[in-house]
Amino acid sequence: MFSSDVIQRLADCQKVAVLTGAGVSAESGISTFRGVGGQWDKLDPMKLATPEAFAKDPKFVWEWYEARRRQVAEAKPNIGHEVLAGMENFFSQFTLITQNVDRLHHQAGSHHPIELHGSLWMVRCMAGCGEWEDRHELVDLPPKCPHCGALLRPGVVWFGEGLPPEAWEEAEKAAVECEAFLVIGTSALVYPAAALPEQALKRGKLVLEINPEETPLSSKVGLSVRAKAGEALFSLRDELEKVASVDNKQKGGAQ
Ligand code: BV8
Ligand code: ZN
Repeated sequence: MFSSDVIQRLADCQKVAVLTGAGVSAESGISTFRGVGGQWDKLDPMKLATPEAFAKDPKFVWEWYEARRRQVAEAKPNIGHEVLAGMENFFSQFTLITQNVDRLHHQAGSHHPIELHGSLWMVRCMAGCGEWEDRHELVDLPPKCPHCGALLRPGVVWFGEGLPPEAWEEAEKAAVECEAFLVIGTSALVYPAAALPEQALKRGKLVLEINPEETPLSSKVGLSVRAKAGEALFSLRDELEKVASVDNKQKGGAQ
């Protein structure tokens, strides 16, 4: 799946950044963004995940989000999330950037996933009382703020909305400063997130893609592996650990 040259180059890196998309959570049973599964298939998320859709029919949009919250509440992190969480110990500077809003990276043990598009579990008062985490099943849809009674909205970034500035800055810095950039389970269609691997590419960094399908990035990266995230990351961890043990033996031998 990965050539020994790519494995050695990656193993020699100190600073590695990763961008994940919905494909990483697909093996946890969460349908990818463009197919939330069930009754929502007929709807276009591009039209639902917008401030306009929410203004027009907050109840309907909340029904969509609450259906996704319930799907995520049942989901568990998969081997792909776990391998990525473990990579924090393999590289001295490992930055995990995600477009996903399901918080499965947190559940798998990643210490500081950068959430570019917010989280399904966050709710925000439209009148400005603030934002907080709420995992309860929302019975009254649309939910109202317990402090001021105004409408609550999902704490996600909708199309046409800016990304959280601090998250974006941290992600962009990682894409510029990394030695290797991994792009996993994303259609690479949504901007500005999709511009991050391009930042690494134009600086000549090693960029690897893992996706069972081709994406607009596939022809530009150093290596595009046609595989599911779980199997590819499992094999990548295996290969990296083999190289690390050989390196340690050689260093140990040299002492
Ligand atoms: C902004 C949160 C400006 C909500 C999301 C024209 C009209 C209108 C807008 C635009 C336009 N052109 C460009 C834009 C900008 C727009 C954009 O990029 N649109 C694209 C689609 C054309 N971007 C924005 O609007 C952004 N904001 O630009 O604002 C601005 C700036 C300053 C101030 C004010 C305004 C905001 C974008 C964020 C939108 N919110 N999510 C919610 O979740 O409800 S984006 C949404 O799509 C999800 O977060 C998702 O993560 C993201 C990207 O999708 P993917 O993660 O890639 O998922 P997808 O389903 O597409 O693909 C899954 C992939 O996995 C596939 O490739 C598949 O092959 C692969 N896969 C499947 N199984 C596996 C697998 N891979 C590995 N293993 C497997 N097992
Ligand atoms: Zn309020």
